Amino acid sequence: MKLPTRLLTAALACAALVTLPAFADEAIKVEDPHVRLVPTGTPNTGAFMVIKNVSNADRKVVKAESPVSKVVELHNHINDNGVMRMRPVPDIDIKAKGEAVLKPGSLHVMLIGLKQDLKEGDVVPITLKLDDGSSTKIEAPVRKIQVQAAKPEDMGHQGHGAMKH
Ligand SMILES: [Cu+2]
Repeated sequence: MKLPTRLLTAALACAALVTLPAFADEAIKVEDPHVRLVPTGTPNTGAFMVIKNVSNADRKVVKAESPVSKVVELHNHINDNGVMRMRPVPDIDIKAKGEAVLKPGSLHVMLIGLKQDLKEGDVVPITLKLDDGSSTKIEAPVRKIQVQAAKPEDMGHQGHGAMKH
């Protein structure tokens, strides 16, 4: 009686192992996604993460989507005569086996026109669309982002904060 049960269990375990590698086909892996906690009533915020390209081909993120805001844009910051300004970019390059780091003051996903206030711990679904037509869904928790202690080069960030980023 016991032997057939064990065989069945082994068969199920094998079936489970066979289905797992499907995840390994994903070209993109996203680490530490998070959304900046902003004060109540702030219309916009940013999402940050590390996007790793585990494939052998260069990839681009060409679009980001999220249900929490009216508009979602890919942004970068430029140093405009000492003032950090952000501007939309058409795509974010991720070289084969490389990574793109989205962080405050640099590349980010901009959530414009929040439909509701986001509280700490809320989870924001974001879909990243790639140039090969594939997409990756991520879940980014809302959390406080520590503002660096005052350094001269951070003045631009403070101005940025006043712009209700
Ligand atoms: Cu921005």
